[in-house]
Amino acid sequence: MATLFISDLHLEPQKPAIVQAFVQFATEKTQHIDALYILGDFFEAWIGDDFENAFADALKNTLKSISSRGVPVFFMHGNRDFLIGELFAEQTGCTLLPDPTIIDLYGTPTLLMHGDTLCTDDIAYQQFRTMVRNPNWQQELLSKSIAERLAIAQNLRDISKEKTSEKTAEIMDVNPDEVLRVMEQYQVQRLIHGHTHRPATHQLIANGLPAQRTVLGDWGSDGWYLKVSKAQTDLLDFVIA
Ligand code: LP5
Ligand code: MN
Repeated sequence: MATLFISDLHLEPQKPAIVQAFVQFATEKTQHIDALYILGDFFEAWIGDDFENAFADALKNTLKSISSRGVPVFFMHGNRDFLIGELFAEQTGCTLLPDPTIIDLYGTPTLLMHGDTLCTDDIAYQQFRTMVRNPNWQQELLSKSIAERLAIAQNLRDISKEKTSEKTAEIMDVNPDEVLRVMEQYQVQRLIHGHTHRPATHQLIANGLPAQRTVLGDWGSDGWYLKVSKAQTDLLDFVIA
């Protein structure tokens, strides 16, 4: 048995091949597993659980099809789908996880994060994050009409595209000192996160001991997942047509 980790699928109706790849992943790869962890940015954008359409319904049903087989499905927010709430969790059978969360992964305490909070050199983003994660800001946004929220989300995407095109790759990667700081704060030798779209496993020294940071990949021309069992860890990719 194994535990699977995915993140950064950025699912949206405009990318049906990726949606289809996830549906196939759900059917083929989650049959005999201990758990599925979704570490953020499952959706390209989420404007509130009260926004319903055929696309959202289909993906909720796909998640429900996994959880209703008795497979625990855990969902951590990303910077695109931080408005996923308890209604979504109820409808899909997913359990929402705070960022960060420590799990016992076959005997190894493992820290799970989306990864955006590790990018501490991206000061403009961190300020933006503080604003949008404020419950009062979220309440105010959620009280707006769907049409208004769609327009705001589009506006934020446009601003983000412009800003990220002006930032260096280093600024948008994790800060190595922050990685060490959180691994020391939580006393872990293993960290799994997404967000940066730089799939890799990094060996490092944390708490004075060998440690490992695995970065999940985003889904595009390839899909990525991390498969961990008691004996083995594999960061795997597959071609998306
Ligand atoms: O997402 P990505 O990869 O492009 O870039 C991220 C950071 N950007 C973001 C912003 C999201 O893309 C916006 C999408 C939100 C969709 C859901 C919204 C639902 C809420 C609204 C509807 C109810 O996360 C980017 C990082 C990059 O990762 C790498 O880490 O650099 O950060 C930015 O681009 C932020 C800018 O630097 C600062 C933006 C200031 C914007 C202020 C606008 C205020 C307008 C408020 C309107 C209500
Ligand atoms: Mn992200």
